[in-house]
Order: sequence, then structure tokens, then C-alpha cells
Amino acid sequence: MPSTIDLRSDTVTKPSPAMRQAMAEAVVGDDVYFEDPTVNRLQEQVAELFGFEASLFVPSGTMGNQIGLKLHSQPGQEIIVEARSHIYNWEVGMGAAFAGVVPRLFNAEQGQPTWDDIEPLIQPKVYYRAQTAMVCLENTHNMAGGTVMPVETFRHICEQTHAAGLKVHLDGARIFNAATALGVSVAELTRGADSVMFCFSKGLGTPIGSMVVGSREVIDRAIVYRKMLGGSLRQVGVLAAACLVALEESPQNLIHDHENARFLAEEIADLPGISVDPTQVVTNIVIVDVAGTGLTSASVCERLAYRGVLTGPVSPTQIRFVTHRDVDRLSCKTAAQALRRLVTEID
Ligand code: TLP
Repeated sequence: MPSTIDLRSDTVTKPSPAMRQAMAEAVVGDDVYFEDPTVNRLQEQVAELFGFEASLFVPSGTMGNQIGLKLHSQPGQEIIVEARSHIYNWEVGMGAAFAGVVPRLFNAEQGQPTWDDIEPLIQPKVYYRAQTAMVCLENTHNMAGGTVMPVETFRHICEQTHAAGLKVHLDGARIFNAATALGVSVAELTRGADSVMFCFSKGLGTPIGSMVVGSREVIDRAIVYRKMLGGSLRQVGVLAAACLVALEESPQNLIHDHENARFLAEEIADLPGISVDPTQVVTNIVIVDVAGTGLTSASVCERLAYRGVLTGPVSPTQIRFVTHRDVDRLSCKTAAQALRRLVTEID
């Protein structure tokens, strides 16, 4: 029985031997007293890498995003956010529960807006209208298929948003993938944001960990909100140690995940009933419309799982393949063959 090929998400990555060793040997202290030297080192290193004053370790990307909303809004205010965004769809409505904000949604082709998409959504300054607090962006955009926002577009949106008196939070869960695809540094790609969240526990491969990056003032407030959410940890150096290794070993390998994703898309693009444009695959996410097969996405995923390939349905007609460090080119070929057999066997 061949082993399972897990393409459900890059969150399934397992820590590398170097990460496990660093975790075992980590020097630790109580981070609620700010006394964990390893997490302190990570936070300093990340702030420097991103060109911001400070950064904060948080247990999950969801927590980092929710802290981001709380940082820049008051209850009853609006946030401008894309309709397929993670913040809106996959964080259990927490924006309403914690920050108390109302989403003002827009649809952007490829998930990535320009200022022209955003500007008309800012509410007029009339006392009976919910006031707009902030703009949330997602780079790469997960459910749009790992699409990237170019540096110039991001800068322009930040400048205009600030000129309108509003703040920008960037859900950069996969910002290293975006930076790799665009050939720029994460510092260039995030400059201008008021807060950035990114994840270590996805393509970078650590078992746990995300970061919020911002000014000293922003991070000092983020520490309070992290505590409110139960995210202040004690000897967190065991986790930070893996993140420090990830900074060294992982970003340069993301390019292979991107190449594998494009390869996979190319292998399945001509299959009957399958719709995907390989030229749109620029990072590690492939979203495929299976409506033409006559099957639901859930049914396609179930049939693929039976053939040893794990994927996930992301809408009634779409399934998602995510490449990562624990699947190689051969596994992608095998996954494509499994889909090929599946669609040709449907009567
Ligand atoms: N995304 C997960 C699922 O929750 C969908 C995945 O498998 O892709 N922002 C973005 C853009 C994300 O993709 C995710 C996780 C998060 C935030 C939240 O990160 P975690 O899972 O650490 O809370």
C-alpha cells in the first residue's frame, strides 16, 4: 500500500530534524515575564527581517489576525475585507465577537484588490453610519489560489488608506511564498502596513507559531490582546527555537513548492470536467473547479482519498491542492494520475 499523499494544506508539514533538535535544546524562561531568551531572540530577528520595530510570537495565525483587527478598530466599526478572505470566512466570526467589527466585503478578481476597489467602500463620516476603521489584505490570497499582490499595489493601498485616516492589517500567513514568487524581500512586501501577521506553521514547516509584526506601540498593545485571548505562553522557547531554524532553512525552498504546484496544475489542466489555469498558479496553492465532472467537490475529495491522495473541498464545486516541503514532484505526478483515473472512470 503506497503512503498517503497529503495535499490538504501546508499546515500538515512536520518539523525537520534540525527543528526537533533545536526544540530539544532550547534555552527557555517564562515568557509572561518576557524572560524566555529564545522567543526574545526570535522576536528581535523577525522585527529586523521585516524592517519593523517589534514583533510578537502568537500560537496561531487566527489569533494574530484577530489581534490585528482589535489593534486598529473600535466595536461597531467596519473593516474592509475581501469576500473570500480567511479573516472573514475561516475565523469563526471572531471579528464580531472580539473586536466587535462589521465586515464590509468586496470581490476582487484573483482576491487582490487595487485602491479603486477599496475607496468606494469607505463610509461617509456621518454619525449614523458605522465608521470604517481599517483595510485587511491577504497576501498570498489563499482561497483565490495563492495569488500575490505586487509591492507597488500594496504600497499604493497603504498610502491611500493612511491618507483616508484608516489602518492596514496584512494577513501575510504565506508572505514568504509571496516574496518568493515576486522575488522581493518580506520587508519590501510589507512596508507600509500597520500590522502584519505571518505563519511559521505553514510552508515554513514549524509545528506551531505565527507572528504579529508592527511598531513598538502596536506590539505593546498586541501583548495585552494576546493575553486576553489566552495566548501568553510560558516556556515558549521550545516553539520559538523551531521558528529560528525555519528562518534559516525554509524560505529558499519554497520555490520548489511553487514549481510543484504549477506542475500539478499543468498535469491536470486538460482533464475532462476539470477547470484550472496553470498560468495563474504562482505559489503553492492550486484551486480546481470540478463542476464539469458532475460530481461535488466533496465527492471528488472522497474518491481521491480512496486512491491515497488527500485534498480538501473549498466550495461545492472547488477542491484545493496545496504543495509543501513534505510532498515532492513524484507525489504531485502520482496525485495528478489519481485524478486522471478518477475523472476517466466516471460514467
Ligand atoms: N489556513 C488554513 C485553513 O484555516 C483554511 C489552510 O489550510 O490554509 N490566514 C490565512 C491566509 C490562512 O490560510 C490561515 C490558515 C490562517 C490565516 C490562520 O492560521 P492558523 O491555522 O494558524 O490559525
